[in-house]
Amino acid sequence: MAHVVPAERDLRRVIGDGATVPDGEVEGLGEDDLLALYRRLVLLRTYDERSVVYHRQGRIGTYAIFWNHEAMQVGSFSALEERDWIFPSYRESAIGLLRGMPASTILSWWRGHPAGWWNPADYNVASICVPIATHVPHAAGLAWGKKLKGEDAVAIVYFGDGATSEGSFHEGANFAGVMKAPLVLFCNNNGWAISTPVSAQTAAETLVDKAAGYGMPGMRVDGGDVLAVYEATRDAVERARAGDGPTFVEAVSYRAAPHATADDPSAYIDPERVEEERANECVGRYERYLRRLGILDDDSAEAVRQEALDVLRAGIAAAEAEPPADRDLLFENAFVDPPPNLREGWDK
Ligand SMILES: Cc1ncc(C[n+]2csc(CCOP(=O)(O)OP(=O)(O)O)c2C)c(N)n1
Ligand SMILES: [Mg+2]
Repeated sequence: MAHVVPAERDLRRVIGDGATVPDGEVEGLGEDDLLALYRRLVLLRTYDERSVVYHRQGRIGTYAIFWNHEAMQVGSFSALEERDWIFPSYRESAIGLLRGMPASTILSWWRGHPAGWWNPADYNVASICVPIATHVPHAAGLAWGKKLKGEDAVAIVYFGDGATSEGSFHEGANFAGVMKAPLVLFCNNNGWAISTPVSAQTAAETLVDKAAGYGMPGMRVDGGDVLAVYEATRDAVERARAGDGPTFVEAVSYRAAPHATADDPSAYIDPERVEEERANECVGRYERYLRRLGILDDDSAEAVRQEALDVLRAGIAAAEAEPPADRDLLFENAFVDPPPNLREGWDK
Protein backbone atom coordinates (compact mmCIF):
# COMPACT_ATOMS: atom_id res chain seq x y z
CA MET A 1 0.00 0.00 0.00
CA ALA A 2 1.29 3.43 -0.88
CA HIS A 3 1.80 5.60 2.14
CA VAL A 4 0.16 8.95 1.48
CA VAL A 5 1.70 11.85 3.34
CA PRO A 6 -0.73 14.72 3.81
CA ALA A 7 0.20 17.86 1.91
CA GLU A 8 1.31 20.95 3.81
CA ARG A 9 -1.25 23.68 3.34
CA ASP A 10 0.54 26.57 5.01
CA LEU A 11 3.14 28.48 3.04
CA ARG A 12 6.73 27.86 4.10
CA ARG A 13 8.57 31.16 4.68
CA VAL A 14 12.08 32.17 5.75
CA ILE A 15 12.44 35.86 4.83
CA GLY A 16 10.70 38.30 7.18
CA ASP A 17 9.37 41.74 6.35
CA GLY A 18 11.93 43.79 8.29
CA ALA A 19 9.22 44.84 10.77
CA THR A 20 6.79 42.49 12.48
CA VAL A 21 7.66 39.20 10.74
CA PRO A 22 11.13 38.06 11.87
CA ASP A 23 13.77 36.72 9.47
CA GLY A 24 14.62 33.04 9.65
CA GLU A 25 17.66 31.27 8.27
CA VAL A 26 18.37 28.10 6.34
CA GLU A 27 20.69 25.59 7.92
CA GLY A 28 23.80 24.90 5.88
CA LEU A 29 23.86 28.16 3.91
CA GLY A 30 26.92 30.34 4.56
CA GLU A 31 27.58 33.90 3.44
CA ASP A 32 29.05 32.81 0.09
CA ASP A 33 26.00 30.65 -0.64
CA LEU A 34 23.67 33.52 0.22
CA LEU A 35 25.54 35.85 -2.12
CA ALA A 36 25.57 33.20 -4.88
CA LEU A 37 21.77 33.09 -4.64
CA TYR A 38 21.69 36.87 -5.01
CA ARG A 39 23.93 36.82 -8.11
CA ARG A 40 21.68 34.22 -9.71
CA LEU A 41 18.55 36.24 -8.95
CA VAL A 42 20.05 39.38 -10.43
CA LEU A 43 21.29 37.51 -13.51
CA LEU A 44 17.81 36.18 -14.22
CA ARG A 45 16.13 39.53 -13.44
CA THR A 46 18.54 41.31 -15.76
CA TYR A 47 18.04 38.71 -18.47
CA ASP A 48 14.28 39.15 -18.20
CA GLU A 49 14.24 42.95 -18.16
CA ARG A 50 16.69 43.20 -21.05
CA SER A 51 14.70 40.65 -23.04
CA VAL A 52 11.56 42.80 -22.85
CA VAL A 53 13.61 45.71 -24.21
CA TYR A 54 15.15 43.53 -26.95
CA HIS A 55 11.64 42.45 -27.89
CA ARG A 56 10.45 46.06 -28.12
CA GLN A 57 13.47 46.81 -30.30
CA GLY A 58 12.57 43.92 -32.60
CA ARG A 59 15.70 41.97 -31.72
CA ILE A 60 13.93 38.90 -30.27
CA GLY A 61 10.47 37.49 -30.97
CA THR A 62 7.50 37.09 -28.61
CA TYR A 63 8.91 36.53 -25.16
CA ALA A 64 7.45 34.90 -22.00
CA ILE A 65 8.24 37.32 -19.18
CA PHE A 66 9.31 35.78 -15.85
CA TRP A 67 9.60 38.93 -13.74
CA ASN A 68 8.91 37.96 -10.08
CA HIS A 69 9.40 34.25 -10.86
CA GLU A 70 13.16 34.45 -10.21
CA ALA A 71 12.98 33.30 -6.57
CA MET A 72 11.12 30.14 -7.60
CA GLN A 73 13.67 29.39 -10.30
CA VAL A 74 16.84 30.25 -8.38
CA GLY A 75 15.71 28.73 -5.07
CA SER A 76 14.78 25.40 -6.64
CA PHE A 77 17.76 25.33 -9.03
CA SER A 78 20.16 25.90 -6.16
CA ALA A 79 18.97 22.75 -4.39
CA LEU A 80 20.18 20.62 -7.34
CA GLU A 81 23.53 19.04 -8.17
CA GLU A 82 25.03 19.33 -11.65
CA ARG A 83 24.13 15.73 -12.46
CA ASP A 84 20.44 16.47 -11.86
CA TRP A 85 18.20 17.15 -14.84
CA ILE A 86 16.05 20.21 -15.39
CA PHE A 87 12.90 20.23 -17.55
CA PRO A 88 11.90 23.88 -18.09
CA SER A 89 8.73 25.34 -19.51
CA TYR A 90 8.88 28.57 -21.55
CA ARG A 91 8.59 30.43 -18.22
CA GLU A 92 11.99 29.05 -17.13
CA SER A 93 13.59 29.63 -20.54
CA ALA A 94 16.75 31.19 -19.07
CA ILE A 95 17.40 28.64 -16.34
CA GLY A 96 20.25 27.21 -18.42
CA LEU A 97 22.18 30.43 -17.67
CA LEU A 98 22.57 29.11 -14.14
CA ARG A 99 24.26 25.99 -15.57
CA GLY A 100 26.70 28.05 -17.61
CA MET A 101 24.75 28.14 -20.87
CA PRO A 102 25.68 31.28 -22.86
CA ALA A 103 23.05 34.02 -22.86
CA SER A 104 23.42 34.11 -26.65
CA THR A 105 22.07 30.55 -26.89
CA ILE A 106 18.84 31.39 -25.09
CA LEU A 107 18.47 34.74 -26.85
CA SER A 108 18.94 32.89 -30.15
CA TRP A 109 16.13 30.53 -29.13
CA TRP A 110 13.85 33.54 -28.72
CA ARG A 111 15.11 34.83 -32.08
CA GLY A 112 13.98 31.55 -33.66
CA HIS A 113 17.56 30.85 -34.74
CA PRO A 114 19.09 27.35 -34.75
CA ALA A 115 21.98 28.64 -32.61
CA GLY A 116 19.36 28.50 -29.86
CA TRP A 117 19.24 24.70 -29.98
CA TRP A 118 21.46 22.88 -27.55
CA ASN A 119 22.24 19.31 -26.74
CA PRO A 120 20.35 18.67 -23.48
CA ALA A 121 23.08 16.30 -22.31
CA ASP A 122 25.64 19.13 -22.40
CA TYR A 123 23.93 20.91 -19.52
CA ASN A 124 21.43 18.38 -18.20
CA VAL A 125 18.81 20.93 -19.24
CA ALA A 126 16.05 19.60 -21.50
CA SER A 127 14.60 21.66 -24.36
CA ILE A 128 12.28 24.51 -23.43
CA CYS A 129 8.76 23.09 -23.47
CA VAL A 130 6.05 25.29 -24.97
CA PRO A 131 3.13 22.83 -25.09
CA ILE A 132 1.65 22.92 -21.60
CA ALA A 133 2.70 19.97 -19.38
CA THR A 134 3.89 17.63 -22.14
CA HIS A 135 7.34 17.57 -20.55
CA VAL A 136 6.03 16.17 -17.25
CA PRO A 137 5.96 12.56 -18.56
CA HIS A 138 9.36 13.14 -20.21
CA ALA A 139 10.83 14.20 -16.86
CA ALA A 140 9.16 11.29 -15.05
CA GLY A 141 10.58 8.89 -17.64
CA LEU A 142 14.08 10.30 -17.42
CA ALA A 143 13.98 10.18 -13.63
CA TRP A 144 12.76 6.58 -13.70
CA GLY A 145 15.52 5.73 -16.19
CA LYS A 146 18.14 7.17 -13.86
CA LYS A 147 16.76 4.99 -11.09
CA LEU A 148 16.79 1.85 -13.28
CA LYS A 149 20.41 2.52 -14.21
CA GLY A 150 21.34 2.98 -10.56
CA GLU A 151 22.49 6.54 -11.24
CA ASP A 152 22.32 8.94 -8.36
CA ALA A 153 20.53 11.75 -10.23
CA VAL A 154 17.12 13.34 -9.86
CA ALA A 155 14.99 15.42 -12.21
CA ILE A 156 12.95 18.55 -11.65
CA VAL A 157 10.11 19.60 -13.91
CA TYR A 158 8.68 23.13 -13.91
CA PHE A 159 5.10 23.87 -14.89
CA GLY A 160 2.37 26.36 -14.05
CA ASP A 161 -0.95 26.29 -12.25
CA GLY A 162 -2.77 25.94 -15.56
CA ALA A 163 -0.68 22.88 -16.42
CA THR A 164 -2.27 20.95 -13.55
CA SER A 165 -5.46 20.74 -15.65
CA GLU A 166 -3.66 18.97 -18.51
CA GLY A 167 -3.72 15.21 -19.04
CA SER A 168 0.05 15.09 -19.41
CA PHE A 169 0.51 16.46 -15.91
CA HIS A 170 -1.68 13.72 -14.44
CA GLU A 171 -0.04 10.98 -16.50
CA GLY A 172 3.45 12.11 -15.53
CA ALA A 173 2.61 12.58 -11.85
CA ASN A 174 0.89 9.20 -11.65
CA PHE A 175 3.74 7.45 -13.41
CA ALA A 176 6.33 9.06 -11.15
CA GLY A 177 4.32 8.11 -8.06
CA VAL A 178 3.83 4.48 -9.09
CA MET A 179 7.45 4.03 -10.19
CA LYS A 180 8.85 6.02 -7.26
CA ALA A 181 10.80 8.04 -9.80
CA PRO A 182 13.29 10.51 -8.31
CA LEU A 183 11.37 13.55 -9.53
CA VAL A 184 10.48 16.96 -8.14
CA LEU A 185 7.24 18.29 -9.63
CA PHE A 186 7.64 22.04 -9.24
CA CYS A 187 4.47 24.03 -9.83
CA ASN A 188 4.84 27.77 -10.25
CA ASN A 189 1.39 28.87 -9.15
CA ASN A 190 1.39 32.47 -10.36
CA GLY A 191 -2.41 32.67 -10.17
CA TRP A 192 -3.02 32.84 -13.91
CA ALA A 193 -2.96 30.75 -17.06
CA ILE A 194 -2.90 33.69 -19.45
CA SER A 195 -6.36 35.16 -18.58
CA THR A 196 -7.75 32.14 -16.69
CA PRO A 197 -7.46 32.54 -12.90
CA VAL A 198 -6.41 29.62 -10.75
CA SER A 199 -9.90 29.64 -9.17
CA ALA A 200 -11.26 28.48 -12.54
CA GLN A 201 -8.56 25.83 -12.85
CA THR A 202 -9.47 23.45 -10.05
CA ALA A 203 -12.18 22.67 -7.51
CA ALA A 204 -9.51 21.58 -5.03
CA GLU A 205 -8.76 23.97 -2.20
CA THR A 206 -5.08 24.09 -3.13
CA LEU A 207 -3.04 22.70 -6.00
CA VAL A 208 -0.80 20.84 -3.57
CA ASP A 209 -3.82 18.71 -2.60
CA LYS A 210 -3.29 16.87 -5.88
CA ALA A 211 -0.14 15.28 -4.46
CA ALA A 212 -2.16 12.98 -2.21
CA GLY A 213 -3.93 11.48 -5.22
CA TYR A 214 -0.59 10.27 -6.55
CA GLY A 215 0.68 8.99 -3.21
CA MET A 216 3.37 11.59 -2.87
CA PRO A 217 3.95 14.31 -0.30
CA GLY A 218 3.38 17.93 -1.19
CA MET A 219 4.79 21.17 0.10
CA ARG A 220 3.43 24.67 -0.25
CA VAL A 221 5.90 27.47 -0.21
CA ASP A 222 5.98 31.24 -0.63
CA GLY A 223 7.25 31.55 -4.21
CA GLY A 224 8.60 35.03 -3.53
CA ASP A 225 10.94 33.75 -0.82
CA VAL A 226 14.05 32.33 -2.45
CA LEU A 227 15.25 30.76 0.79
CA ALA A 228 11.98 29.00 1.52
CA VAL A 229 11.89 27.68 -2.04
CA TYR A 230 15.48 26.48 -1.71
CA GLU A 231 14.77 24.70 1.57
CA ALA A 232 11.58 23.02 0.35
CA THR A 233 13.19 21.85 -2.88
CA ARG A 234 16.23 20.58 -0.98
CA ASP A 235 13.91 18.41 1.12
CA ALA A 236 12.23 17.12 -2.04
CA VAL A 237 15.58 16.40 -3.72
CA GLU A 238 16.85 14.57 -0.64
CA ARG A 239 13.75 12.37 -0.63
CA ALA A 240 14.16 11.61 -4.32
CA ARG A 241 17.85 10.80 -3.97
CA ALA A 242 17.17 8.56 -1.00
CA GLY A 243 14.88 6.42 -3.17
CA ASP A 244 11.64 7.65 -1.60
CA GLY A 245 10.13 8.89 -4.86
CA PRO A 246 8.60 12.13 -6.11
CA THR A 247 7.39 15.23 -4.29
CA PHE A 248 5.02 17.93 -5.45
CA VAL A 249 6.09 21.48 -4.60
CA GLU A 250 3.55 24.26 -5.05
CA ALA A 251 5.26 27.64 -5.02
CA VAL A 252 2.64 30.34 -4.57
CA SER A 253 3.27 33.64 -6.27
CA TYR A 254 1.43 36.18 -8.37
CA ARG A 255 2.06 37.10 -11.97
CA ALA A 256 3.18 40.72 -11.77
CA ALA A 257 3.87 41.16 -15.50
CA PRO A 258 1.99 40.25 -18.68
CA HIS A 259 1.89 36.55 -19.57
CA ALA A 260 4.15 37.35 -22.52
CA THR A 261 5.04 40.33 -24.68
CA ALA A 262 1.96 39.56 -26.81
CA ASP A 263 -0.46 39.85 -23.87
CA ASP A 264 -2.40 42.85 -22.52
CA PRO A 265 -3.50 41.89 -18.99
CA SER A 266 -5.35 45.16 -18.42
CA ALA A 267 -8.34 43.38 -19.96
CA TYR A 268 -8.57 40.88 -17.08
CA ILE A 269 -6.21 41.55 -14.16
CA ASP A 270 -6.70 43.68 -11.03
CA PRO A 271 -4.07 46.45 -11.34
CA GLU A 272 -4.02 47.14 -7.59
CA ARG A 273 -3.16 43.53 -6.82
CA VAL A 274 -0.34 43.70 -9.39
CA GLU A 275 1.01 46.91 -7.82
CA GLU A 276 0.97 45.26 -4.40
CA GLU A 277 2.95 42.32 -5.75
CA ARG A 278 5.42 44.52 -7.59
CA ALA A 279 6.13 46.43 -4.38
CA ASN A 280 7.01 43.14 -2.69
CA GLU A 281 8.80 41.50 -5.64
CA CYS A 282 11.19 38.68 -4.93
CA VAL A 283 14.60 40.13 -5.81
CA GLY A 284 14.05 43.25 -3.69
CA ARG A 285 12.78 41.12 -0.83
CA TYR A 286 15.97 39.08 -0.80
CA GLU A 287 18.17 42.13 -1.28
CA ARG A 288 16.63 43.74 1.81
CA TYR A 289 17.17 40.50 3.75
CA LEU A 290 20.87 40.47 2.84
CA ARG A 291 21.20 44.14 3.79
CA ARG A 292 19.60 43.41 7.18
CA LEU A 293 22.22 40.69 7.65
CA GLY A 294 24.90 43.20 6.70
CA ILE A 295 26.36 41.16 3.83
CA LEU A 296 25.25 43.38 0.94
CA ASP A 297 25.66 47.12 0.44
CA ASP A 298 25.13 49.60 -2.39
CA ASP A 299 28.56 49.02 -3.95
CA SER A 300 28.42 45.22 -3.96
CA ALA A 301 24.82 45.24 -5.23
CA GLU A 302 25.79 47.58 -8.06
CA ALA A 303 28.79 45.39 -8.98
CA VAL A 304 26.48 42.35 -9.27
CA ARG A 305 24.07 44.30 -11.49
CA GLN A 306 26.87 45.50 -13.76
CA GLU A 307 28.24 41.96 -14.10
CA ALA A 308 24.80 40.73 -15.18
CA LEU A 309 24.35 43.60 -17.63
CA ASP A 310 27.73 42.75 -19.21
CA VAL A 311 26.59 39.13 -19.68
CA LEU A 312 23.47 40.36 -21.48
CA ARG A 313 25.26 42.94 -23.63
CA ALA A 314 27.73 40.27 -24.78
CA GLY A 315 24.89 37.77 -25.21
CA ILE A 316 22.75 39.87 -27.55
CA ALA A 317 25.82 40.93 -29.54
CA ALA A 318 26.82 37.28 -30.04
CA ALA A 319 23.26 36.25 -30.93
CA GLU A 320 23.01 39.02 -33.52
CA ALA A 321 26.41 38.12 -34.96
CA GLU A 322 25.15 34.65 -35.95
CA PRO A 323 24.92 34.26 -39.73
CA PRO A 324 21.34 34.01 -41.04
CA ALA A 325 19.80 30.62 -40.50
CA ASP A 326 19.87 28.09 -43.33
CA ARG A 327 16.17 27.68 -44.23
CA ASP A 328 16.75 24.07 -45.36
CA LEU A 329 17.27 23.19 -41.71
CA LEU A 330 13.53 23.66 -41.21
CA PHE A 331 12.90 20.57 -43.30
CA GLU A 332 16.11 18.56 -43.06
CA ASN A 333 15.39 17.38 -39.56
CA ALA A 334 11.67 16.90 -40.15
CA PHE A 335 11.60 14.36 -43.01
CA VAL A 336 13.61 11.21 -43.77
CA ASP A 337 12.09 11.31 -47.29
CA PRO A 338 10.79 14.80 -48.07
CA PRO A 339 7.58 14.77 -50.15
CA PRO A 340 8.31 15.57 -53.83
CA ASN A 341 6.41 18.90 -53.84
CA LEU A 342 8.44 20.11 -50.92
CA ARG A 343 11.66 19.00 -52.62
CA GLU A 344 10.75 21.16 -55.64
CA GLY A 345 10.27 24.30 -53.56
CA TRP A 346 13.36 23.52 -51.59
CA ASP A 347 15.72 23.91 -54.55
CA LYS A 348 14.42 27.35 -55.53
C1 LIG B 1 -1.17 22.04 -24.80
C2 LIG B 1 -1.26 23.55 -24.86
N1 LIG B 1 -2.47 24.15 -24.76
C3 LIG B 1 -2.57 25.49 -24.81
C4 LIG B 1 -1.44 26.27 -24.93
C5 LIG B 1 -1.56 27.79 -24.98
N2 LIG B 1 -1.01 28.35 -23.72
C6 LIG B 1 0.21 28.91 -23.68
S1 LIG B 1 0.61 29.45 -22.16
C7 LIG B 1 -0.86 28.96 -21.51
C8 LIG B 1 -1.18 29.17 -20.06
C9 LIG B 1 -0.41 28.28 -19.14
O1 LIG B 1 -0.58 28.69 -17.81
P1 LIG B 1 0.21 28.06 -16.62
O2 LIG B 1 0.29 26.58 -16.78
O3 LIG B 1 -0.39 28.58 -15.37
O4 LIG B 1 1.70 28.62 -16.81
P2 LIG B 1 2.22 30.13 -16.75
O5 LIG B 1 2.18 30.63 -18.16
O6 LIG B 1 1.33 30.91 -15.86
O7 LIG B 1 3.62 30.03 -16.22
C10 LIG B 1 -1.66 28.37 -22.51
C11 LIG B 1 -3.02 27.85 -22.27
C12 LIG B 1 -0.21 25.60 -25.03
N3 LIG B 1 0.95 26.27 -25.13
N4 LIG B 1 -0.13 24.25 -24.97
MG1 LIG C 1 0.19 30.27 -14.24
